[in-house]
Amino acid sequence: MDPAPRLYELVLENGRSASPFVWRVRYALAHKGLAFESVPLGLTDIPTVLGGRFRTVPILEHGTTAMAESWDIVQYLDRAFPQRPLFSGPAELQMVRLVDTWLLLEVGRRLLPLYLLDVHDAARPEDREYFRRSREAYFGGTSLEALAAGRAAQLPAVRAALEPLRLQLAQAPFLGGTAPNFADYVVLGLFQWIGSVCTLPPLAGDDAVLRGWLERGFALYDGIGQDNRLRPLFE
Ligand SMILES: N[C@@H](CCC(=O)N[C@@H](CS)C(=O)NCC(=O)O)C(=O)O
Repeated sequence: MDPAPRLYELVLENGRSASPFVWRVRYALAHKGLAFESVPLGLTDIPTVLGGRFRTVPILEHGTTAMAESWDIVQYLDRAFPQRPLFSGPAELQMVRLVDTWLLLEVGRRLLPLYLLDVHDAARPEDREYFRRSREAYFGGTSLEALAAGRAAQLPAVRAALEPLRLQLAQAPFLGGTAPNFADYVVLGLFQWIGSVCTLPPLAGDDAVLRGWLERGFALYDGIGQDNRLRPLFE
């Protein structure tokens, strides 16, 4: 029998796993009740493992199989471990992919520049130079400081972009309905990332719907997302 899957994660200086893409896989493993071995990496470690085959985390290794890309990983998990499926079928998978695309384009892209400096400052010291260089290059040479400058003024647009979530979560405790599904895990992963680094809370103090859902989501699976290293998400 194959050993437990091994999950290569990205960790901050404080040891906390922070990647939103890793977090969705952590939730998926917990949903299926699967134990796993964690391999904590810094950003600059990724090319040094598994023969440099992968450029991003999460990476899942299971027996002789290894893969990156969170969507490939979760579909593999459903094939290799059919118990407690993550998707009831191809239609649900496609709908959750749409949620993921919406989240990335409408929310992630707005949040990313505002919090890159916080990620830099929370990263392992040996990863910071690479992080700054790669992210500033991505933003056309703009410094992380310039990207974060005046960021409080950008938060109303981020909060407005989250309105579809509020409308949906006012009707049911989870995006999956009465129980969480992978759509919840995708969005919870984003907030695990932000909450791991943010020095400015992204959400308004009176956002009761998102507060309730985040509390429920972080409490899942024996408190998978609860951690006293998390920073306040609500002002
Ligand atoms: N599409 C990938 C995205 C993964 C990704 O972007 N991971 C980031 C961490 S959040 C990473 O490993 N970056 C490596 C680097 O920047 O060198 C997935 O879904 O797994």
